[in-house]
Formats: sequence, C-alpha cells, structure tokens
Amino acid sequence: MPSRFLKFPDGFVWGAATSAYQIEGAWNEDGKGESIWDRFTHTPGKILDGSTGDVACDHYHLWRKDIALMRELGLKAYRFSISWPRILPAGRGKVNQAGLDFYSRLVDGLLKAGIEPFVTLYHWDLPQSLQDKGGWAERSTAEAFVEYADVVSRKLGDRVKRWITHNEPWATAVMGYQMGGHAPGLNDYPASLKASHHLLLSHGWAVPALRRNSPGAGVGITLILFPLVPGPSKIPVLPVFRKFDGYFNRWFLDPLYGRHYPADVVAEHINAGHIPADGLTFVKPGDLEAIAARTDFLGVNYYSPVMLRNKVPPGSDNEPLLLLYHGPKYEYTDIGSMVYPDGLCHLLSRLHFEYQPGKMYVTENGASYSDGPDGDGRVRDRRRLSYLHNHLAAAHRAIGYGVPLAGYFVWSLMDNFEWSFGYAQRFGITWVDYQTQRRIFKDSALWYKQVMAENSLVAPKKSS
Ligand code: IFM
Repeated sequence: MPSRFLKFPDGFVWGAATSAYQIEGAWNEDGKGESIWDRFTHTPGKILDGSTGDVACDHYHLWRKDIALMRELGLKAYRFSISWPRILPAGRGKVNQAGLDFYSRLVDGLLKAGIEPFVTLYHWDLPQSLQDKGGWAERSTAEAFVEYADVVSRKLGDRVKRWITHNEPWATAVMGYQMGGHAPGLNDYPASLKASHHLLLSHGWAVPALRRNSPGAGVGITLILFPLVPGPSKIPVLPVFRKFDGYFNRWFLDPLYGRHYPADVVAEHINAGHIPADGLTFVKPGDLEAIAARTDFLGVNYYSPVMLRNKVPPGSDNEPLLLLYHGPKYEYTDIGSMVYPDGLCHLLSRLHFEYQPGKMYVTENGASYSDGPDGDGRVRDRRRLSYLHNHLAAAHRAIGYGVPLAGYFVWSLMDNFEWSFGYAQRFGITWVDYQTQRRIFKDSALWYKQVMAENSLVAPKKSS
C-alpha cells in the first residue's frame, strides 16, 4: 500500500526530543552546579572537535522562541530532560529555586502552546559532586536520584503527566564506566556493572515517588535497544547473537520485567572476572522487586541494528561485540549507524511478544546527516526525510501486528551537542547556526509537520 495511506491510530502522540546538556547551554548560570559532562568536556582531548555544551543551542535563554518553533511545527508532545545539577547543585540537599522555576516556566509555556511535556529525569548529566563520591557505581547515588525525582515531581507533578526516569542506562553504564567515551570517562568493567544495577534500582525506587507526586501520571523508562539481524555470517550465529542480546538488551529488559538478571550473562561476567564467583554481590534483598515496579510504558530508542559480518577481519580480536556488518548493500548515516528501518518493526514486535509492556513510545529515532542550507537558504535533507519515512512505515507495520505503540518522537527537534562528537554530527530536523543561534526548519521538519497534521504517513515529494 502506498505509504500516503498509512493512517496512524487516533490519539497517536507525535513529538520531538532533546536533552538538557545537549541544548541548554548556561552551564554555570543561576546557581547551576557542575555536571559530569561539564567536567568531561572541559578536559582537553575528550571531545572530537574540542567543543563543550557551555552554550550549545542556548535554549536556556531561547526557550520561548523554541516553543514557538514547536508550535509552528504542530508538535503534539515535546520530550526534554531536566538537568539534575540545575535543581540540586551539589546532587543532594539544597534546592536551587531558579533551576526549578526555569523548568516550571518551560512546562507552562508548552502547555499554553498545546504541547504535552514528556519529562526525562536523567539524560546523563550527573552532578559532579556525586561523581566525586563514586557516581552510579555507588548505591547512594540511587538514593540521591529518588530525592531529586521527589523534588522535581513535587514542583511539576501537577502539570507533567508523562515521566521517564532514565534515558538509556546502557549508555551511562557502558559508554561512561566501561568504554570511557562518555562522562565520567572510566574503563572499569566491575564499576559499569554496579552502575547499571544502581541506575535500574534508582528507576524502581523513583516510580512510587513520581506516582505519589503526580497523580494519574504515566511513568516509564527509556532504553536504547538493538535488534539482532542475521547477516551473511560464516560464524555460528546463535551463541554470538545470544551474547549480544544478553549484554545490550536482556541485561536491562529482564530485571525491569521481573525476570532477574540473565543467568547466562552473569555466568559470562564471572568467567571473565568482572564479578566474583558468588555473582552479583551488589544486588541486595528487595532490589529486584523494586526494579520490576509496574510501569505504564516502555520508551524505546532505536537507531540501528546489530548484524554480524561474514568474517572476523585479520588482526581483529575476535570479540563478537565488535562484529558489525559493513557491506556495500547497506547505507550508513554520517555518524556510522546502519540504516535498517525493518529493525524497528522487529524490535517493537519482539518487545511486545516477549515482554508485553502495556504501552510503548518510540522516544528517539533519527539520523545524523550534515546537510546545511543551500544558496537559497533551504536545507534539503533528503536522506533524513527518507530515513524518517521508512522508519515510520516500519512502526506502522508493528502497530498492524498488534504492538501497542502510542507515539513517536523524532531525535532531534534541533541540531545539538552530540556528546563525544561535539557539534560535528547533526541529528536535528531544524538546522542550528551555532554562531548566530538562528534556526531553520529542514525539509524533513516541513514534511514531519504534514505527517503530524494528517496523522498519517505522507509520501516524500519528488526532489526539488
Ligand atoms: O544524541 C543522542 C541522545 O542523547 C541519546 N540517544 C542517541 C542520540 C544520538 O546519538
């Protein structure tokens, strides 16, 4: 069926997403404390283009204009995150009223514009003072998170009705504590396992606080997940896939859905010496019950799949986690992600059949392409437009299979600070000129506007 006939269910939530550190700037204004990303980006050599989020998109000052852009686009919902050190500069204790007031004004502005706020509490910018005490490797950080969730939801809980505790705990634990490419920049495998547990624990502990302070609200968590796709592999596929799936997906999904940490992955960690022979000693009585707290939805971030390549290249270390297939048949975005729209349908269907979340939102999906304004000022980002179109068609297919997908958020509303890549990678549907802070809707934004208005997938126009 031509995609212009693909109607989405009534009430489908159309949105766009951002995060605090990536757009706000104002890193040390109005009483905000230092975050681990402030510290990380201020350390030479950590960010590819040497940039920082000190100013970013200056959204802290330009938020009114940004809401006007959202309104012009016809967004139904906006997903953003709260900067923890803006609220609690030292991580715990004294509340910074100016920080709370900023988000309160933002929420009021969104509601006035008819845009529903979806608030993420943690999108990676931990207060540095908590990191100085060990960060997520320490159980006390999970306790601090609950205090923070309580403060924020007391203030905003009368108006915010969608809460996401964490964005991509995998990225925090693995990129931050194991691979070191993200703040706090550690290479400490045992710490990364503890961090993943304390992130999940803090989620579970925060759920009742959010429900208490925000009656009737929907509460969930967002995971980045990777569907496994058979490639032309000569390597025995099943054990490698099982391992990938265990590390990336089941490690987070299983405990959230009441199944404990996967025993095969625990055994691998014992074998590898990441944890002692008696296993996950940092998991205390009651933790798994807390993590499995009932949620109202699962947020799914999808960018690309994991596919095996057909052989291990000579000299490589035969580590299955690195075996991504790069073949001429596939397209890649500028950041190197494989473009594989079917993966979204596989992933959503698998989650539905295997874990049965009551509801799911695609809380992030998008592509980095560097297309900028042409001579006439228009940004012809055809590749992004086609990426979004094809992924939405895949999401629509999943809905047809019975998947309870309630909404879709494009990543991102605007170009922003892409972590260790700095400003070199542009994911926005809105172009940002970082010198002048001018915003220009890209062709993909104008197309998405039509999709949202018609609640159906509009076929991309022929190039002009
Ligand atoms: O920019 C990030 C975002 O912060 C988390 N999910 C992936 C995006 C693109 O890399």
